[in-house]
Amino acid sequence: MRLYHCPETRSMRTLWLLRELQIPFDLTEMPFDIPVLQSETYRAVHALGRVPALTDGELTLFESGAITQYLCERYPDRGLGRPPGHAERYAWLQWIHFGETMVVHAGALVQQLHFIPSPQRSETVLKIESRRLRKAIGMLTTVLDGQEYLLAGGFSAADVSVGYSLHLGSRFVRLESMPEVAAYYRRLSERPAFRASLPAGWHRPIGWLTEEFEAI
Ligand SMILES: N[C@@H](CCC(=O)N[C@@H](CS)C(=O)NCC(=O)O)C(=O)O
Repeated sequence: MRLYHCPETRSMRTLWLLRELQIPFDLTEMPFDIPVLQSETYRAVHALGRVPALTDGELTLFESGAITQYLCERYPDRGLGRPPGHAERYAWLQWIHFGETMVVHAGALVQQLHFIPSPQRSETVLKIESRRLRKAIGMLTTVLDGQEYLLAGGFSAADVSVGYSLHLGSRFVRLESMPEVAAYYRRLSERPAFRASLPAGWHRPIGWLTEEFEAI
């Protein structure tokens, strides 16, 4: 099994999950660099040149949600999935895919702040996307009230999907105003598999991106 990964992108979900599952895998780590992702070599793996992509024997898969479902089905004994017929199956699927709903807003903010030169940035996009991100994160409050993880049955791959989005989203939304969510993020980020999936030497930048962002 081989994961194609760029640090801190959505492929961190798969990297973290592989480590939670404790299965052996090979890693191709690439810089988040368009010429690398668009190279002929990588486009032979993923025609659009995006991450993550996972190969397992003859199978090549992209889309982090699909990869999550595949891995949990392939290793059911690890308990991170909820198989068909399980009482938590549909809630599990819902949260796996909700991770993407959260990350599109954070991704739009990263694009504005890091890839678009400041004169071309849109304050409207920054405001709308940050508001929508805050609302999406806020939705977790009710679920986490009295519960440590998204599912009452305990930690699952759904927490990995949403957890990555929260990790990225916490650059733009102060979690202190949502204590249940802040505690959840802390709980997830203390997991050894999460920590091992951060780039080597990673440390939270002072003020993260939030201060720069709040100044806008
Ligand atoms: N929905 C896809 C999104 C994949 C995706 O867009 N990944 C980003 C990194 S977070 C990427 O590879 N971007 C490169 C590009 O847009 O050219 C998934 O969850 O895997």
